Amino acid sequence: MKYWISGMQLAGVDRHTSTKRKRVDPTTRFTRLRFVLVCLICTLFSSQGSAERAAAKPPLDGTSRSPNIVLFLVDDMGLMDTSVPMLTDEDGKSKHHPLNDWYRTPNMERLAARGVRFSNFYSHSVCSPTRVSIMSGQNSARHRCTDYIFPWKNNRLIDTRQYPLAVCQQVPPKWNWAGLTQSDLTLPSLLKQVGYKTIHVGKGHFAPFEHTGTDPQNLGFDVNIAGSSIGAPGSYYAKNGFGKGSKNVHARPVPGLDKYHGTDTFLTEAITLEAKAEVDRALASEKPFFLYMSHYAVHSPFNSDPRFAANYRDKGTPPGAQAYATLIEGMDKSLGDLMDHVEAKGVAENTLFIFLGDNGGDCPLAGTDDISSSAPLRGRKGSKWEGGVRVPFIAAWAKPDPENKEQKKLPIPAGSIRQEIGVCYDLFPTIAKLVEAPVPTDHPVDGQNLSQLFSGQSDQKHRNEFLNHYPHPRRGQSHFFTTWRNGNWKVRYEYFAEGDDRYALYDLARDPSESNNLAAEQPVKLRSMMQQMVQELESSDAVYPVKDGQTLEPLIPQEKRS
Ligand SMILES: [Ca+2]
Repeated sequence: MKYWISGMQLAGVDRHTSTKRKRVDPTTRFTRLRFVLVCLICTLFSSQGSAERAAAKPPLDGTSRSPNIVLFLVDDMGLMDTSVPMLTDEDGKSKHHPLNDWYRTPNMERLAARGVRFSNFYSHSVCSPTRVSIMSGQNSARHRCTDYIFPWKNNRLIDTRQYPLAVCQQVPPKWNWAGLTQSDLTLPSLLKQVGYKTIHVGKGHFAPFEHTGTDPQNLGFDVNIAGSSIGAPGSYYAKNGFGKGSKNVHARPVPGLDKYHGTDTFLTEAITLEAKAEVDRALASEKPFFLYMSHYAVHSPFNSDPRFAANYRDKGTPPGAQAYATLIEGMDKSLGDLMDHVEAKGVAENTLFIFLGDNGGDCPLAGTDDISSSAPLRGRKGSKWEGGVRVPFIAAWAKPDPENKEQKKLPIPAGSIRQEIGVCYDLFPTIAKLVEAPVPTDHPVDGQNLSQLFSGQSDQKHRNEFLNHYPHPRRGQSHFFTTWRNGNWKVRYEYFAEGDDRYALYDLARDPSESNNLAAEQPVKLRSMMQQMVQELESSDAVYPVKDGQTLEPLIPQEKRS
């Protein structure tokens, strides 16, 4: 389908010299018991300060409280699944592609016009790794939750036609299936320490059932609406009880929304109504709020949202792609409703929206390794290609006001776009810094504070790097791989490939669709990139696949003799 294929080029990204980060010794890898003790001590010594800080807050007047934060996370939304152009031309200006004409996201356009976009923003390639990274500030190689969490048994024990047991047993034995637990340091637990009301609405997927992390209230959230271990809704339709009675092992009933059952309320709308009510409660309590608005949309099942179906009919696209577009537009309406709500409540100037997807897009088109659903990028959700990991990203104050006290601390130029690399685990240090929440020194953080980039200034210390470690089986051509991006370059290593086939090297400035593997042509660059990747993995204390009882660590190619 030619419509979905674009030959347009991704503009170049300034390549920065990599400055190695100062890391906490990996042997001090986050210990949960220690964190509990730190929390207890912090609570004892900070409760008085927090109380004073809360008491010092003036009554709600919309202009002089700590910033409210809406972290608006969309499941399975790629960077091309929007009418907002996220890619740039050679001059760094945003550039339209055909997919931008297909999708309708007027409220994302409104948000983007008020703030900053990133053309090179990454999440991990599937759900749970990104969610744990947002909560922890750590790369998936470090927290070891490297795959989606199958909620009922360890992914190593799955035995299906797609994922046979013999293949799943090659997954690292010590990968973190358990995800987050009650004693882990999380972003909302940090925010609570400085007086925030922390609200979870929508999809959790932080941990399996019968583990503490199944309930977001055990992870630092004061409130949980509709979140549990499930990674997909049984149904988006309230008429179907949002999947009540579903036997699908991947898509189960959404909990906690019984009052909507039997009505015409679409799931996206139901959780938006709930979120607005929780915002009202937080404002009444005179606490600043952190709303983690985690949409089930646009994850499968691709149920058409009847409110928007007419916008996509008769366009010559498959029904699944039409339904996917309605899920996108419904999510966009939710964004607009929340923006309008904080404005109606008089707190828009003090409310920062951070919008992103949790992995690459998953529009059901063509093959997972083609240039189609994320064109001009290759691949889709879960894949080793850019389409598996590039996501939309916008940060904006809901109502720009240069005179607002909070906005003076973090001014964001309207309608701006950055080409530096941002990553989902950057949000933890960025938000912690914004609200002046101290991070315990024994908690390693891989992310970087993005606030200088948000403010429209280049940051010489910023590292344009991203590590995606995926020692798991997956659909299409993507199995047991690690990718490392530094500047314009991307290297990929595949653990079960043979000889030189293990390696792929791409110059994304010249070849955004990853069509020209330069591994054989540029052995020096390949070796350098592999050395960096291995260093990153080792410093994160990463775990690796196993074969016949042997651990498969990545191999750096030998130096070629001329
Ligand atoms: Ca996802």
